[in-house]
Amino acid sequence: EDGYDLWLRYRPLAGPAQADAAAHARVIVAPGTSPTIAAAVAELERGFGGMTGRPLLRAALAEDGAIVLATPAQARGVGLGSASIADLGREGFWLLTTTANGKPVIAILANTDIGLLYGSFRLLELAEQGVSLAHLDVRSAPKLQLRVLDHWDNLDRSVERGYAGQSIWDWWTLPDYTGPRYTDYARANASIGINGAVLNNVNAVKESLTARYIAKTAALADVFRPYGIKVYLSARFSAPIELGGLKTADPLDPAVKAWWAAKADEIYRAIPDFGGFLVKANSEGQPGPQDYHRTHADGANVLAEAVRPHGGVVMYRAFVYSEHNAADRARQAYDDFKPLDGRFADNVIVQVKNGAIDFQPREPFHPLFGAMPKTPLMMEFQIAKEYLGQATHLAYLGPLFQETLESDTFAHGAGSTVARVLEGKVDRYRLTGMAGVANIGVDRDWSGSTFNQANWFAFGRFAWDPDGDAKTIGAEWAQMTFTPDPRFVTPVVAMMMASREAVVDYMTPLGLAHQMATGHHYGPGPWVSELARPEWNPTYYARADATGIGFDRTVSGSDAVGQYAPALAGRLADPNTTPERDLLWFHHVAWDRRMASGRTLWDELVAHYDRGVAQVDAMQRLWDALAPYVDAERFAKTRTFLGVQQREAMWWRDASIAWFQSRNQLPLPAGSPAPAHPLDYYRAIETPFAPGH
Ligand code: BDP
Repeated sequence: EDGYDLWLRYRPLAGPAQADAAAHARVIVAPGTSPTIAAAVAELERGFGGMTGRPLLRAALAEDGAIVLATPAQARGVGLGSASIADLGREGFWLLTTTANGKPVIAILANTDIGLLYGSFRLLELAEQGVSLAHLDVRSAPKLQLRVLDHWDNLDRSVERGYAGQSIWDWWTLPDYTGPRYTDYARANASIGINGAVLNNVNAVKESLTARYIAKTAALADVFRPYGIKVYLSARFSAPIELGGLKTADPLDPAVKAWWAAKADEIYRAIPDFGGFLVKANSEGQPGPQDYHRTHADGANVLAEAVRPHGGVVMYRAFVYSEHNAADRARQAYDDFKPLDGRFADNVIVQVKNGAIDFQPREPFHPLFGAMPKTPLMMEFQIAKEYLGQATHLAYLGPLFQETLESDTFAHGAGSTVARVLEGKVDRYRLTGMAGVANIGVDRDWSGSTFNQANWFAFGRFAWDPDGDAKTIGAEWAQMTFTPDPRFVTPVVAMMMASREAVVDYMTPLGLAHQMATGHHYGPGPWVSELARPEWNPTYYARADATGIGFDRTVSGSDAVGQYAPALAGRLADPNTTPERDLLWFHHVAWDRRMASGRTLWDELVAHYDRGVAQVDAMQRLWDALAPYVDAERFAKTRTFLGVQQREAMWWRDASIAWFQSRNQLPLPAGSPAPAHPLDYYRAIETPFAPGH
């Protein structure tokens, strides 16, 4: 196996599970005839055929061992009683082991064909996980509306921060050729409830909006439509100048408004269910409304007006930073967007990264969550692991997602978690959503490594239910991707659950951030201090000197702490009440500060680096012991990558310790080995041609 089948492998089940599935999945009854129903039926045939070794039959009426797919209007006609499922909305489903016409069946009920497709996938997943189908009663509906993958894919097929090979969009042969991989992509996404895909990089080029490329996008939209996936495009703000020949892209200029409206009309003629635009503006050199002294709301609204007649939305990114806020880059999104609360059009949703810097191994939740009561906010996670070892290091992001989502903003008192903010329960939001920067490329295993597939899977699950549980999700994924055998699943899930913390420990413990080398962000570069803008330098973030380390974000520093709700800000203002895991994010503290463990800060920091390395050693040993449960090819690749990770965790630990020791001149705690080489050795390491940037 090479990983291409992801978690939809449908290999023959073990004895009793196979008998159970065979008894409950003999026949499919599906009165619907849409392409979506055809996709659901095809998937059930493929899945149960593979798992039971027996082809499924089709029937018009419920019979013994039937899987019945029905909307409420169809239920009676196939022998099911009436069911109340209004609460499941447009995309929810109900799986139920029941009787129809007096025969035992599994009913999949939903209000729409997409709900039936989602229910079919969930049924297959349960069977793959070895769950008995004899007593199913699963009601599920997504808590967020927009569940979107952001592809940072360029038209030349390179992928910004992509570590799984080239873009899966072969723009050159589109729109004529739409190979099977596009369908498999749609299947995988539908299986986890993803309902949108932004096809091109946020650092957008004008060509994506030309007629030639709109036709290519339309061809992909046609493939994805049966699977409930809408396509979106990143829009380049200056396109009215570059494509339209206008003198300005000022969002308040009537000619600019007219240009965007006409462009939207053109797109919707080709793609009637086009989702809308994603916008990165006035960030990292991208054009935007501030070029014309207009606000981000002005910028978002001109695009929103253009897509509104067609039912489209604008996802406007809050990832903005520029020289004028160099005192603390973490402040800028809040400073720019908070004053605009309530000024965005009703089909705009502001897309906010999980933390205020940039997808670090750990960041406290972004202070905008809970701070925009009149503006819907959606989450942006990065599945691609740009700063967490990319394709080679094993880091399961479930705990990162969960940690952010269950953080309490205290916006309306305790319990105002980020998840509830996103769900529109803290403030009423008319739009809700979550985006994940995709980790998908043309590699046979899609994501650069088998375990990176778990992050795509977990993203989908958390987008469906932001109150989900990382451990449960990890177990589901492991059961389907490898085997439901608990002798495999229990240890591997324990390994996954500890893996992201290991990366935090060997890269950026105790609230450190952005210590990665320039450009590719792969290896360590804590000494880098010469880049043009202060906030590009790792030394700007760690601020290590002879006496201490950390970024003072209290009133004596940048006061970014003041951007949080008072109940939380009060705690974060004091190093004694700040969680140690975030200490150096919020505070500059002395090397000899006493930590909860009784150790000094310096000794504690070193202990974390050591712990990270030890954890990777443990992961290697654990994986080796699991060889009997895993096919040779996927076992070997994971084993090799764990070897790389072990070597590089040591590199991170040694380089970081060598650098900080050159600042504080302190001895290492007893039992902690000196770095293998002097600091200059680590500083001299070059990694040209690292992927993804
Ligand atoms: C950073 C990436 C950069 C992206 C940027 C963004 O390093 O390549 O363009 O985020 O989100 O993580 O726009």
